Amino acid sequence: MKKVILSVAVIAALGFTSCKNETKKETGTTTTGVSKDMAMTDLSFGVRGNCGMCKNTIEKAANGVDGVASANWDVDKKKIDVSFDDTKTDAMAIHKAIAASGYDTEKVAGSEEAYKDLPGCCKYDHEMMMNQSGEMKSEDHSNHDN
Ligand SMILES: [Cu+2]
Repeated sequence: MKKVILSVAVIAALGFTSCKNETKKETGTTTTGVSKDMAMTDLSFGVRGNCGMCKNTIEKAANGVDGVASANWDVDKKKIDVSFDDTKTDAMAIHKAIAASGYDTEKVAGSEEAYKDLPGCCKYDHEMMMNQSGEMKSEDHSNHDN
């Protein structure tokens, strides 16, 4: 009988302990998650390019920057959406990394050396409009009141 009572007591004790631990853990995780989200900065800017291979090169260049969490280049809009930790990097570092891979951004002209090495289909037109949704909007504005 003693053994049974003892084991019941142990199980009860374990139950209480694990409940307490779970509550603490949950609170801790939530706090960390929120602070991580707050450190992330979302940025989008124009980048010239032609095709899916360009997309790979541009996104690889952006993701290669320490602190960049995600990069998504839109082939139709000639625009990249980047999410990065602004305590680790800044917008210019991302512009420069993409330019070094051979692609023009809104702020930095692409490296000519890298451009020469791009596959034929990727040799984009340097006069191409960037960030096209934005530029179309500004063209519309000239016809309307602004
Ligand atoms: Cu391409």
